[in-house]
Amino acid sequence: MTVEQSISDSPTVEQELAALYADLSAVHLHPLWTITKQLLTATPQPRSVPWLWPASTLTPLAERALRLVPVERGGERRVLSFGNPGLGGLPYAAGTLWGAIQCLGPGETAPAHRHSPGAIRFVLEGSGVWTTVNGDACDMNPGDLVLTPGWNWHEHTSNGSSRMLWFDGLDLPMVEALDAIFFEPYPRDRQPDSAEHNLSEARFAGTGQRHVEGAVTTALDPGHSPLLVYRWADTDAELTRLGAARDTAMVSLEFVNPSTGASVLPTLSCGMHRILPGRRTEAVRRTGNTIFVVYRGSGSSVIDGVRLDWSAGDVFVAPSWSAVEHLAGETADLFSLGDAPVLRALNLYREQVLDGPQDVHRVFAPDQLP
Ligand code: GTQ
Ligand code: FE2
Repeated sequence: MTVEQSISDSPTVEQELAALYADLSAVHLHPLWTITKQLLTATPQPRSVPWLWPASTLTPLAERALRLVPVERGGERRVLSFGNPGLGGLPYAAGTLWGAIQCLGPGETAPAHRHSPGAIRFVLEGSGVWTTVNGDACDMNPGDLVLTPGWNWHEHTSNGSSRMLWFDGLDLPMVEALDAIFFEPYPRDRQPDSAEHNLSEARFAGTGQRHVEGAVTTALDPGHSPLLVYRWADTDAELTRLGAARDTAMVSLEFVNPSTGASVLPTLSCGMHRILPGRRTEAVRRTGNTIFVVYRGSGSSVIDGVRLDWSAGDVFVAPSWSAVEHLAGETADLFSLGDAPVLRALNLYREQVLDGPQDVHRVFAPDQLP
């Protein structure tokens, strides 16, 4: 063998490296040094993007679905889920949150079932509907928040004469990420009718008091709020009281478990925010995703430099660690759903108030690509 031959036969370092990468890949091993930068980012890099679904788009589509699609076993629900365009076709509003618009026609029942993901409902319009949660029929009216905690049987029943529209929020993507999805249909369409409605609410009728008689004590923590309904009249009154007592651009409430002060569900936090006209809130970044539902009024939010203009019935998403500020044109009430309880429990919660208002780079339009 000549000297030339032996040099060309021994592979170069580049060739050896290429062979190493090919061999690693063939046995499903990943060299961290090539992916460190994309894995360990300085700050969260959610795939979801700031996005808004206008009521003017949602309502006509929900009405077409109402006309064309029955609620039946198998499909279970007439629900249009928000798919964040950053998530590549997944039916999730953000990486950790399911958000949807649900529509129930007069006289319909969306059949009883239960699942490990927990859910909340925030009512937008309509009347004559109740959600039965483990036997407790909870009446639903606009502005009310109704909880269906994980693994509780639930169906939605209408005896009204008009359709009802509400916002659904679930921790489904989190439970899926944890590989802990369970689902079970109830043997009948409806749970037994209860003579009385709103039992959980009756137990917490007083301010700072709860009923302790019978089998309805909550000595054993059920892992979620024992109160299943939060009425708009109470929310509105409290926001009004707070607004009168403070001179801030926004007053905020969190709906909590009245026994413990904890979030409404172990995974989900719900809030209501009243923004005063002509005022601008501070720009704040927080870990955790948030879905906002505009209940009343109109205004704008700037999310990471994108301005989203909204009015009643619109739904929009602020991804984790995006800078968020709100400004109202007329007094506005925003319902919010977030995953903060999980971040807090895992010691991952952070927030940062920015120095001043953000520069607006662009005004959001629903037909642009992320
Ligand atoms: O109403 O029970 O948006 O099971 C998604 C899954 C609503 C419901 C959703 C559900 C429901
Ligand atoms: Fe459900």
